[in-house]
Amino acid sequence: MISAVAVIASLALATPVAAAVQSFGKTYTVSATIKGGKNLTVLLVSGSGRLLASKKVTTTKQNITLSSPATGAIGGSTLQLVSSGGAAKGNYYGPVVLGSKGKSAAKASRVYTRLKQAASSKVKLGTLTIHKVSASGKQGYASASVNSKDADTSTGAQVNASRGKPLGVGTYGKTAGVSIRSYGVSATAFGDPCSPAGTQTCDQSGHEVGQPIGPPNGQPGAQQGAVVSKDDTLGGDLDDDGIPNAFDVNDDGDAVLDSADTATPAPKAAADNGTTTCGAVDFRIFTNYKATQGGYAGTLNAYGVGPFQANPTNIAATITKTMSMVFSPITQVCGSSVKHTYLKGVGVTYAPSEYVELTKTCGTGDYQWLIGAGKMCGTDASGYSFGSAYNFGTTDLPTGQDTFSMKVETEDGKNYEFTSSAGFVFVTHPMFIAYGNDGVNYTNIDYSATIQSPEGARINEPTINVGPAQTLWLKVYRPQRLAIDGETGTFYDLAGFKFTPDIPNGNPSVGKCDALTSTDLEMKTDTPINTADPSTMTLKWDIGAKCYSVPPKNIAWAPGPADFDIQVEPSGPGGNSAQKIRITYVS
Ligand SMILES: [Ca+2]
Ligand SMILES: [Ca+2]
Ligand SMILES: [Ca+2]
Repeated sequence: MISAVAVIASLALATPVAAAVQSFGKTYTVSATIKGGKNLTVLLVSGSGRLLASKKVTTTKQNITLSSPATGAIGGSTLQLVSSGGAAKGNYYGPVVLGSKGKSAAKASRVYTRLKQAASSKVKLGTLTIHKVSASGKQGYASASVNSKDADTSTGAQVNASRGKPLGVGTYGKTAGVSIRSYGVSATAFGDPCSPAGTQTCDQSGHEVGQPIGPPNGQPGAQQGAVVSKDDTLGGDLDDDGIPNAFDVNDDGDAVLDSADTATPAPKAAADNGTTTCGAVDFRIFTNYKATQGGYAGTLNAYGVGPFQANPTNIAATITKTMSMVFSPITQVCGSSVKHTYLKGVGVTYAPSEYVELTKTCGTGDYQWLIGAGKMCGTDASGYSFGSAYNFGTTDLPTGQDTFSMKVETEDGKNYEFTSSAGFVFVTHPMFIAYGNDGVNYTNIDYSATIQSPEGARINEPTINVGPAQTLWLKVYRPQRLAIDGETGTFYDLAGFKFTPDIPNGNPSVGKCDALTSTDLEMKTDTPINTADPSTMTLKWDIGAKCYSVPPKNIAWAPGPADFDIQVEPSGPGGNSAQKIRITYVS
């Protein structure tokens, strides 16, 4: 043992770069024959969420070879099967099961989906057979016919299964169970190869030492380059149900979906650059969906009436017109600045299927894609094309399972790919239905008295008066998402979200008034709508006392009418939906 270390050390001294590249910069190929996987795309995803390779399956029986770039972290990688679009839109066929524990694969309660760090540079998986799981045929998984010798069979890498099927398959990970492990593996884990050797975090033999400290959970502003627990990255599988966090709608497998789960970290991925293991980067995808026209025109809710009642046709039209999908920029990987950024959909019908360069971030600091217009940032001169204009129909609405890949090229000539999905997509807006000044007596909004306008059906907005010391009480329907494959019903009220007045066009503007954020504590888990008895949120807005004439803005509220957004955001990572209402300040 000692002599082996000595040999490595002396090699490192002789040719430090070559030695480092030797231990890190290994490329891998993974080959297999896929049976029954037509219209799926196979992704090779690293244990920390880097997309290492992908291949589209176009025939019912196809040989594929996936070739990775140089990496020191093949250990933990999984093969994921996602939609290639077309007839397979929205399909997610989970992980490839590389082997199982025990004698009978068909009875296994633990399966192996991850490659081991000591995997052969030429992994041969033989025949992979696709198993359909959900009645719709939209979900399933694949398994190898024989246990692969390259599978990681250690306890920490095992996946909970039922009769050989990873537990998360069939519900996009919604229901899972309890984590097998919770030990502190990190993106740059203890014992991982590292460089330069002989530093505070990297011992003389070039292995990580010490327990890296992760950032607090759920902090969207957490610095790029931070070290995070591998379980918390896009490639991690916190609840060991076989569905990596990037595709799991409920990372930790409790009763609360990611969108409502404040304990779910913002999605991160980590990479190594072939010579060094590196910290994590943010890669978030979410949707913005706002009704900002006068007279509530364009506001949709499953509990609405007449033209305000959400249905597939008006949802499709409204998404086409107003939805933006937002991607967080990756500015730096492995200490090198990003020079070029590219984005594509993986089998997403409304997105480019080949990489398109994103030439700049928008004024908001991220990439805001106006999906229907096929433009980034704006439809005016400030924007640029991403894909082409797209008209959504009733059968091809965006889903939370739609998968995207971002590729970045860094100053040091390396390139990296990352992949993820949005998890959920807003299809309706919050809709306020009554208001008052005492929390007892309410005036109802009559959405049935519609008038036609160039913006579509609207109503004459009521004059909502509020004095400086008065509290405005609002009753609001929650926004909804569509049921996902395997759920019953059509619309689900989104539970556990945060409701905040946003005052970008106030009198004067004070922006978002975080002091009045109320979190929905009544509805804890997304719930099928109940049209017989719609549930509402009650918002209590002390605008005069909490948003104006107080720090941090210290701006006086001026009398007169102004526009407010009822903004609804997930408690977990990303996105918002909003309805604009007019409020009149009377002194
Ligand atoms: Ca999972
Ligand atoms: Ca997730
Ligand atoms: Ca959860």
